Amino acid sequence: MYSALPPPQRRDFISVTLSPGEAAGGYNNSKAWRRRSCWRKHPKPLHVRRGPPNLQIRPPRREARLQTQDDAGRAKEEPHPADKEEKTEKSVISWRGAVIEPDQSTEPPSSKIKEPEKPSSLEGEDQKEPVPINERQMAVIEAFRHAWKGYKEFAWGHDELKPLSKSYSEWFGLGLTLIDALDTMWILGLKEEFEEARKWVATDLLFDKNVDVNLFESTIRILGGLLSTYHLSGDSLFLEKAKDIGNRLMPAFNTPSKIPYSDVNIGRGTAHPPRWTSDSTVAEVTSIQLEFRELSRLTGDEKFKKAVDEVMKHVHALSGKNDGLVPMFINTNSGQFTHLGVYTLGARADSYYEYLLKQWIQGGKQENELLEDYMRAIEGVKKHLLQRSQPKKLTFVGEFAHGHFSAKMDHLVCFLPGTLALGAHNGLTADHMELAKALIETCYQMYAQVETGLSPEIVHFNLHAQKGHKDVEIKPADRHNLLRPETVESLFYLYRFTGDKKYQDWGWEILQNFNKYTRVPTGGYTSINNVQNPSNPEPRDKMESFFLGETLKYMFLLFSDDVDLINLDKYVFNTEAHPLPIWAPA
Ligand code: DMJ
Repeated sequence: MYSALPPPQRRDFISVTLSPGEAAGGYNNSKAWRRRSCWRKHPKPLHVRRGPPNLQIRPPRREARLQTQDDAGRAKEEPHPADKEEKTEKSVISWRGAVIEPDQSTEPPSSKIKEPEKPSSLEGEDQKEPVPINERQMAVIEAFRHAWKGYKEFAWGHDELKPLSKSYSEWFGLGLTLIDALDTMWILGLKEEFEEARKWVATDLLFDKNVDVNLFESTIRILGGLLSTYHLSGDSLFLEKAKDIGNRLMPAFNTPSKIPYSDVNIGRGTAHPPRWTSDSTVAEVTSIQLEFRELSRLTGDEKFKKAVDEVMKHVHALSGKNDGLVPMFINTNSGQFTHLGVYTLGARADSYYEYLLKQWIQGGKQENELLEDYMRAIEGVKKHLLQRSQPKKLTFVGEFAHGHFSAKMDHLVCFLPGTLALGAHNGLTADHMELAKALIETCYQMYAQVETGLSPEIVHFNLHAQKGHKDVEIKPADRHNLLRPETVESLFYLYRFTGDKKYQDWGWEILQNFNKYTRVPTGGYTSINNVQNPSNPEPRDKMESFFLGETLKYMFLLFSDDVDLINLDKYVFNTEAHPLPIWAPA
């Protein structure tokens, strides 16, 4: 079912849509940074590229030549602090009416691993003139720096900043925020910060520790972050660290069913499920594949890929799905789904759907069962989970439990518009894009209809019009905001693929509201307990690592008009916003 690894040597692609790839130099020889100083000497006017994509990985020009297009007027509305600082056709796949464009790679994947792969940043030397960054991107850089200031001062080398108490919290004790933020710093062009963090990775990031880590969280944040940083920078340090953590996570797969345990002791090499159950979460065991597959490709060691592919094969064949929708739990002994009858695109199932599509893209659109499962699942969403709210008739994704529909939607579900748009961009049916547009409007309204302009963790939609009621209702237990990225993530995809500026404007509003209600003056941003109380949003005293790993990165990319700044025909983002190369770009 799943094709083996593609040949490690990079191919020259010729296709109707691609021009030859180009990439930045590696971190080691500091080419990318040197280029930036060239850019300073030879400034060119901003031009917006929406033409053929080119492989290019390099930080954008950070020096403040601000965009003067229509952004400038809008930016004046709010003061911002930035100033401070040959195509080979293959058969068309169709699935229930969905027509998938012919695969455009020139070589089929090889079944053999030949030699380790090199980082994608070193694949081409030609450089286009970089697109200068604009005023809104500068505001993101300022926000990142403010967050980093707090982390550096009070939580350096620890997992998360507690910005109010000026301290930190540990989850795995592995510098989670620092690792999650590495590729964001690269993309934002924050050289000094990156170099300082790199030093910490070189000298202080040690995985030989008697500590239990969650397989999924450490894979998406640590393994994913190290792999993408390796690709962007070309610095082998990050690959060495990735190999180390990858190997240490492997005991998780030693289960009777080969469905991995949730927790691994990376020092002792032992793994176990949570104390109260032998179940694992479906999203967790099916959202580690992009990272382990890439680790195999880079190292030439197939064991990582084999382990995660086996999980996907198993889940593909498993009964208990409802029109492609999966339950939330799977047992590590029996390998069967448990707690049947509850279907959600939110917590515990979300990234299963995301990784079906993304693995298919990563593997060069060869692995048809992944695509079939994805397409079937989206049909399942349409059939069981889609409804429209009142009064604004917003399309939303609810939940289905034991035959009953619930109008509840997690903010987590807001990854879906972006994923649907990515699928449509990759040749899937155009109505996925239509659905994506409808859903991102809903996700935006989850912010816009709330007093602080920030979304709560969970909303309930009104199915019946009631005088004085908005579409969105919030229960007291759900009114926190953890600085999550999903809506901004989807805004980024929708903007990349449509060019509709309203998506940038919505993201800009969200950034301003994060600054207004979650920014801590002494450094850092904090989760809040009450998005409905602008006079006291009740700061929680915690900055999640994904705020730097995902939220601010997607903001920066959303505000960019440079399609080559992480080209989506060359890279696929893991679920923690770490870009990994597509093996056989279409
Ligand atoms: C991140 O760790 C990942 O995006 C994950 O897929 C979902 N939860 C957080 C962000 O909300």
